[in-house]
Amino acid sequence: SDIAGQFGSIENLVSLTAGQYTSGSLILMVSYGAHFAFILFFLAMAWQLAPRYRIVPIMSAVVMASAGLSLMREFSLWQESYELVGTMYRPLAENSSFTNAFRYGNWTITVPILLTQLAIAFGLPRPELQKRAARMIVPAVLMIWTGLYGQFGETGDWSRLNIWGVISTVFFVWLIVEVRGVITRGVQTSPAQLQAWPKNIWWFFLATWGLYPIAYALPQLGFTGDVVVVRQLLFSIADISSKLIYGIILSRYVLRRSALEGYVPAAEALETSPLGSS
Ligand code: RET
Repeated sequence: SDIAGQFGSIENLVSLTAGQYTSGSLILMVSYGAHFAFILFFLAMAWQLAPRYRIVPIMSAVVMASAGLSLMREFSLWQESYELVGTMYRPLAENSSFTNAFRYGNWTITVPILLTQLAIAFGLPRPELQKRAARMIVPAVLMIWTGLYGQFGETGDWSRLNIWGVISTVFFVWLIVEVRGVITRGVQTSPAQLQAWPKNIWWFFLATWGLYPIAYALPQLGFTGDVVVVRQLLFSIADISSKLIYGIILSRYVLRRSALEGYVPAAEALETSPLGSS
């Protein structure tokens, strides 16, 4: 077919109903709105923590800003990519306008931060922290770039999509092994009361990061408006859980860890001290 061999995104190949078009706008808008709003949450969170853990929510704030900007760009791209013809939203420029490739570019920034954040939250000592972070970042970046290259096959070059998808999955499995190692260290370094946290984070990591390859493979179900919208929805659920909810979980973990390690936030220390006003 004409489609095979052309590079682009399936978004540029199918007309959408008003409902599908609006759903896509809504999904992207809610995603970037959530990311931007939580910048403030994470910055406020940093004040509550022992100094060594403050960087954990600050890294989440950086991820929120970076992903928020990228998703805002996807939103405007979505809005620029269709025109209303009769009752349908028709893609304007076949195979060139909308692209999910910006997402992959953005992951190159956010994914190394998310992984390093985990090792910092678990309080790994400096030389080990750097070594383990590097060992996670290498397969992660290779996973993203091979996937970025492969996703251009989604408009019908299934061998490109699947071969690079498999290669990317090999790097994902390597990454999973490295993350498992960090989780095991997390169990060892956690205070007794918090030892369930790294194990739960592990399952959360697998469930949320595992959504991305599903979204990658989805165009093979067909070029329909429903597939387009469901895929944007999957990407959004994955984004909000792997960055935003993950950030909240890590922040709460280091908040508890700070307290168990004897840290008292400044404002609270003042309230309870004999020198304080109350
Ligand atoms: C790709 C290509 C197909 C195979 C696999 C993939 C995995 C992607 C993942 C992405 C995670 C992204 C995150 C972004 C946060 O900002 C590249 C889709 C396995 C796991 C967490």
